[in-house]
Amino acid sequence: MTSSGQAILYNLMAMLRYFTAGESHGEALVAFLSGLPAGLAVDQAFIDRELWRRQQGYGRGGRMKIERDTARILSGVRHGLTIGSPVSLLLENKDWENWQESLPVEPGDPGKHRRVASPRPGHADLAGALKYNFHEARYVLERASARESAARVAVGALAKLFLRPLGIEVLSHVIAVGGTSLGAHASWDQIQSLSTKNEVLLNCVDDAAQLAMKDAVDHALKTGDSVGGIFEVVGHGVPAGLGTYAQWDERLDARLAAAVMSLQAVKGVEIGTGINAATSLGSTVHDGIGYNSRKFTRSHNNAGGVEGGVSNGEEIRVRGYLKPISTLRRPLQSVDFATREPVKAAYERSDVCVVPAAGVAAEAMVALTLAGCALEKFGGDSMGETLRNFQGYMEQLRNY
Ligand code: EPS
Repeated sequence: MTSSGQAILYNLMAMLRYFTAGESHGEALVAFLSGLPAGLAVDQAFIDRELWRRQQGYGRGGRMKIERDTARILSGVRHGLTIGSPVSLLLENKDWENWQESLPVEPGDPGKHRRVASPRPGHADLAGALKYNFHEARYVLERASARESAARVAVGALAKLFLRPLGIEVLSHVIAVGGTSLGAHASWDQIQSLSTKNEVLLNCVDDAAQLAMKDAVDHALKTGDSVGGIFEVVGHGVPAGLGTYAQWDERLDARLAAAVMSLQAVKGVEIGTGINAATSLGSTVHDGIGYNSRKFTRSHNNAGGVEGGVSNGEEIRVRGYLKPISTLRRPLQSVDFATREPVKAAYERSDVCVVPAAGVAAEAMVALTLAGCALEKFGGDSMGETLRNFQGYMEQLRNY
């Protein structure tokens, strides 16, 4: 079976399934989420706040001044509660009014199409055009664009609402932007207090590090360049026992890695301190085990809360490494799709830094992954049933 065949099969078997559709400058993004139990209270303000959080951060382009994302729930929720049926959501693209003539569903006027004549190195432009046999990159970037992550944040917000009564929360913070980084551990309390702010700069827990990150963005802005960085997603309150080593594709770390890697511009994923661990001694890496007040304790959490593909009761810590945005105001060398002559890569309005936003999108992916694992473990067609099963398991852990 091909790897995409395997992925499709997995998605069909999974208890929590989701899809998105929509182009960056089309009329709307759409998302479907199937598998949530009935009786989950849906908090519209929370979903919209999550969407707002994804739109923040220093270094975003002009597009974020146009959009004010909100998710309109079309199905699966009645009288404020899920009903066990698929949830569908619609997020309008406000920018659509500027694109109706250049990107119509119907044939339209070809003279008004906005072609992307030369592919941007690092973007999906060339690979996508070759694959789908397009001779310019408009349709490629429309779907490859990180705009799509807004739809994932909307379904991720529902996953977060599902996880809340299980005592599980998921948030993120920024560890590095360009060459500048936070040199210290960020505690859950620090990350949580960041998430309540109504002004977001670079979503870093340390003010001095955040200002250095801002300088890195300013430098890229001034020089027509772009920056990437590192975010960290934290899953707080995750009990031991989600995921399993029994099959390769059921391992929690594998599922988290795939979920985070699937986000636009992510080129690396790290669980815990996995990257440093590769060049360190075992005696310094592994988290010593103790036992205190009828609980297992750990000397640290280098494993990022996952051992053997199973959550171990510590915080889940997943880092995403973002390449710099591939649209540069000072464009890189490329080739014209039509003439094959050397030209500069196309430039369209873009962001210069999206690390905080990518962190919020990754929270959604982690929340969806944990919610999927929790549903596989606890099952339940109604929240009452799921919570009963969950509490039975938690009692088993307490009496272990
Ligand atoms: C993106 C380019 C920019 C970003 C966009 C992702 O959009 P535009 O081309 O319309 O200026 O702002 O991100 C979003 C719209 C979003 O909601 O995050 C790209 O090419 O990937």
